[in-house]
Parts: sequence; structure tokens; C-alpha cells
Amino acid sequence: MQMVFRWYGEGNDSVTLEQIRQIPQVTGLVWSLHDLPAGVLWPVERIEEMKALSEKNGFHIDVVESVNVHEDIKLGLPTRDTYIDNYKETIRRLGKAGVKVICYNFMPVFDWTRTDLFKEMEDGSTALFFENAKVEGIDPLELVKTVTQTEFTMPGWEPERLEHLEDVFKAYENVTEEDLWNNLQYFLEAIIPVAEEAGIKMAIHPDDPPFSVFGLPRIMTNRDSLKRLVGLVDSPSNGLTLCSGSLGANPANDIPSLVTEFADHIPFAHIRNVKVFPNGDFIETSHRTEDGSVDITGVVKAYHDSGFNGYARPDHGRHIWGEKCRPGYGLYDRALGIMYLWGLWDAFERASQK
Ligand code: DNO
Ligand code: MN
Repeated sequence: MQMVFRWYGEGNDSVTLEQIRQIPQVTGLVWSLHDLPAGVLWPVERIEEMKALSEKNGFHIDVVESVNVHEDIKLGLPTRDTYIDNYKETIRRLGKAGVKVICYNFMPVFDWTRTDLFKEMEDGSTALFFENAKVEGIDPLELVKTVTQTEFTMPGWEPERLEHLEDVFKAYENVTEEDLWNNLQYFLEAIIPVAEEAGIKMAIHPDDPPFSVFGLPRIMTNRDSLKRLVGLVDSPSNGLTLCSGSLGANPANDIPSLVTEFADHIPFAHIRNVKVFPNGDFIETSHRTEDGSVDITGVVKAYHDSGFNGYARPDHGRHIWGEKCRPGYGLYDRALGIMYLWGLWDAFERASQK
């Protein structure tokens, strides 16, 4: 397991590279060019600039999260081919720079969805929260106000995407889940051969949450969808970002068994916990198994026992000790999460040597 940490870039993150260096055994930064809209070709100079900065600070740039997929590709519009060409060339450029894994997602309109970014917990910490009743009763445009009420631009909720929200919703009116699968297949058939040549593994992130919100189709939600995904194009470059927190928001998903079943197709692991309430609402908790509904101990054991050598990140954390940070992306709780994951890993490692 190679531990990596998501960093949004200079001036765009409350966490510094000096701080990340002091978290035990974090070897790389999970990065992106967050200011570039989906669909554009990533400039070589910008990639090189990030590479130089990371390496100067002792980090590799093996994992990109995300190269976002233009909405026209998800919608299957005739204009998609131009955006797919840009995507292919971006893959080639990233491959040349030494990138090994590209995380992406195929969620219509919104990337992740929450109804409260700073929900207060009993111990005074705050965390990302999803309340079904609130989503059912709210106009998506209202929710946007909640999510953009932070000082940072949230990935997936960039102003330029949100400006055209009504049009985008209209465009999806007649798009079914099967249409979305077909459009994903078209995309993968085009890009996977390029990824193979570039030495890159594509890793789709599951839908977060793993069910339909605002009536939009969602397809990466459970065991069957992961299975279908890896069968769309048979290649080691067609892989998964297995996110225990996203999939774990549906208690029917047994995450340790998903890790075991798909181990060969997981270049990138997101390991975090969520507590799911009986009514289906959920909150992001500490990583510890006992604090949430996901068996994180079982998840780490499944990775360990599968001989997992890919990249892992603690994904999100709570906001603790008064930290002011991007929602879900503070230093303290993600660092605690990493130490919990290492603790489990080291214990399983030791036990297997006996
Ligand atoms: C949720 C997070 C997501 C993720 C993107 C990947 O669990 O990991 O925000 O970064 O969906 O494209
Ligand atoms: Mn995730």
C-alpha cells in the first residue's frame, strides 16, 4: 500500500506541503489542475510545473484526481469527440510526465452531493452530512448555495459549471441509465488503448452517494456495476477507485468483499468511514471501524491479504480542533486516519509473518 494525500495546490488549500511531509509515510500528492474546466487539454508547462514543485518537496505525482469528463461525453452528444480527443492527449501528456493512475467519475451534473458541509457532531467536531429529506424537498439550485458557501471552489461545483445548471438538467431529462452506460463504453473504448500505451491506469470513482439524486441517472453504485465496468473494456488500464465511503453509504454494499473480488482492478483506494442512519441519511465519521457503519478493519485486511500494492488515500476527514479548511479536507483528521490505516496494515503484516 502506497499512501498518498490529496492536495489542491498552492493558494488553493489550507494544508501546506511542509505539513504533509510530517505525516508518516506519505509518498505522493494526489493532484489536479483544478482551475481548468472539464474538456480542455492540459498544458505541458502546467503539468511540469506541478511535477517540479512536488518533487522539490519530496513527493511523487503518480496519482491524478481527477481529469474531469466533459458533460457532452456523459450525454453522448455529437460534440463529444473533440473532448475525447483532448482527454486522450491529456492522458499521453500525463503519461510522459510519469503519472500512473488517473481517477475520474461519470456522475451526471454533480460530482459528490451533501446537504451540510459542517454538520456538528456530539463531540464538537463537524463533518459532511447527507440528509435525504432535504434533497427530496430542495431545488438543486438551492443546494448549490449551501455547497458553494465556503471560501474555496469545490471540485465538481465550479462556478462555470453551475452557471448553466438549468440547461444541463434539461439535457439529462431523457437520458436513462442504459444511455449513460453506452456513453461510458464509447468513452472507454476510445481512451483505454491510449492509457495502455501511456502506462496509465484509469480508475473510475463510484457515485457519491451511490443512488440517484434529483432524478439524475447514476450507474456506479454497487457490486454489479463494478463488475459491469471492468467488463466494458478488458484491460489492466480499465480500473476502479474503490471508495469505501461512497459505496458504504449504501449498507447493502459489503466493502471488504468488494475489495477481495476486485483487487486486481483497483489501482487506487479511498479508505474512509461513514455512519448510515436507519432512514438512510449518513455522516462522515472518523476512520475507526467502531465509529461508523463501514468495516474499515475488514477493508484494510482485504487489501492486505490481496497483496495490494496500489495507492491509497484517507479520502476525507472530519473538521477537528477548530481547523479552518476545505470541507472534508483538513490536515488533522486525515492524518489521524492515515495512522489508523497504517496501524491496521502493520498489525496484519506482523500477524502474517508469524
Ligand atoms: C468522494 C471524493 C470525490 C472524488 C471525485 C473523483 O468520495 O473522493 O470528491 O474526489 O468524485 O472524481
Ligand atoms: Mn472517494
